[in-house]
Amino acid sequence: MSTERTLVLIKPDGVRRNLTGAILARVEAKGYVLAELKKMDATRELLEAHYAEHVGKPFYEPLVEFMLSGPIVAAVFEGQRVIEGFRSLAGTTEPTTAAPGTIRGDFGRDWGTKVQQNLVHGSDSAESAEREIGIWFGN
Ligand code: DAT
Ligand code: MG
Repeated sequence: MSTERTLVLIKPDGVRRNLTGAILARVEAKGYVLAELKKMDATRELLEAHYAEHVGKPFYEPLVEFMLSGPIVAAVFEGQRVIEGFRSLAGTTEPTTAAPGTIRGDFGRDWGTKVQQNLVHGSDSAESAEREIGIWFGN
């Protein structure tokens, strides 16, 4: 299998809690290679493109509000099967029940807000990865 790229976002909760370094360190320690990195504020337009599959769902608007609540760190990681590998490191969507040992399982929990503040985003397929890298970093 050839080398893949994936988009990783440290969401505003991760940045606010000073977990950026701890999260990136786990991905690097796994052996994936950091290719791009920047800290930035999202915009509504950018998030609408990024979360196109979720537009109209009940959690979409609170999700966008959360993603606009502070800076985000965007990264591209490279490696064989990095798309699947990062999602495995991240853990399942709900941080309360994500497995211990995962980023969401170790650092996240339900904070009583509407949106699950689950620290990270990782692309879910090769097609999503290329689309999302284009959105956050340009082509
Ligand atoms: P993932 O981030 O694990 O790929 P997803 O793509 O299904 O999950 O959803 C994108 C984000 O939206 C997710 O990280 C948190 C939020 N979310 C998903 N399902 C939700 C729900 N049922 N209620 C509230 N927020 C939700
Ligand atoms: Mg997803």
